[in-house]
Amino acid sequence: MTSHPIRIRSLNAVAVSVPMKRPLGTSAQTIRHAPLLLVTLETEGGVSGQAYAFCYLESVARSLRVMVSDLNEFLAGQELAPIELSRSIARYFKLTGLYGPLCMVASVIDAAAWDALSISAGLPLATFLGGTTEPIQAYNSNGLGLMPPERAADEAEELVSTGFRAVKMRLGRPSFAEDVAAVRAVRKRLPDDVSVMVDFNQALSFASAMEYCPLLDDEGVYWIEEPIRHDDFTHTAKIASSTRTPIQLGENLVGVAPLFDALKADATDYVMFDLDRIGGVSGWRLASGLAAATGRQVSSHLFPEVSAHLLAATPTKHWLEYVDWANPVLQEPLRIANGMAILSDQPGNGIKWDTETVERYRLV
Ligand code: SMN
Ligand code: MG
Repeated sequence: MTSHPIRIRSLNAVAVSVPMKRPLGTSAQTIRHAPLLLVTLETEGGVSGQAYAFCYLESVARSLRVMVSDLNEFLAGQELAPIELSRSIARYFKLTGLYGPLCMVASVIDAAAWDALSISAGLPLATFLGGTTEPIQAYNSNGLGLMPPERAADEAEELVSTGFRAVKMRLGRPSFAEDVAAVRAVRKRLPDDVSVMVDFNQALSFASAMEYCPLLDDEGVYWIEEPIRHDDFTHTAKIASSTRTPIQLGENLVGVAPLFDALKADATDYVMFDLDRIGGVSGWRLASGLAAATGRQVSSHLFPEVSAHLLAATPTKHWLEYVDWANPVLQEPLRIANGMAILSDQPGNGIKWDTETVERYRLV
């Protein structure tokens, strides 16, 4: 039997801004709309792969659309081989450097390429990568931004009302006393066996983190995420060793090299990968090897649709971060039942655009 290489025919991207049901107030910024870049990679055989980037700002989504259209010229005709494509894209961006939004472009194209490949193989992405389609435990991350304690408790109750067994709240209010009041209100309202993760989004100084993080040890918190600048591994390691509650970081790691540095520095107890910063599906696979070698449990950041498949194929899988922000533009949003993500047994990653809503939310 001969097999012919699958080749890329075209790459296409649409920028949209999708209203979110609950605004997300973090210590850095409040997000009310999800600016997404929807990428479609078509092969010469007519199979198409889909993936999206979460762009944080509408201006970033718009600029990345232009970039994908330029990359279309460069990648059309190339073989659908993600490792080779990564090499080509790295060469294309050699002089700019492959950081920030450029890394998002490279990663989302990689994710679309793996979607097309697994569809061509007739397998769900999880199975194609060697995992099963067993349900994946998820925490509800759709809200619980910086808000007063009683409102946070009300929202936490709503977030678990559909069967979730874990939620994440944002911290980093003007005073730590306000953060503790919010954690206590949420903790008091939720059953003891529901986990509460907290996320500072890098709000603290090293000195405050050394003071505050150990104080969270008796507040029933499951993990403390990004207490200080995400790339200050030396100081995060000191915080981790003076705090009993596990430290979590990783959403800001661009590519696998900084993950290696964080692990060498013993900066964190748990790690989380962001599909569009870690290097797409290809980057995630490399990163999950490092996590397995160092015994770190792996959670995901955003992109629950693709991340659920990736966690299924991650030896040390931990938690899926569930956000529903892309749901309005998807034909079949990721299903959640009793706090577990249910992978579809259709080939690929399960993403298909709802063309009508894409038009409604399209950015020009
Ligand atoms: C986050 C997610 C999306 C936008 C801003 C912040 C957050 C998380 O750090 O971990 O969910
Ligand atoms: Mg975070």
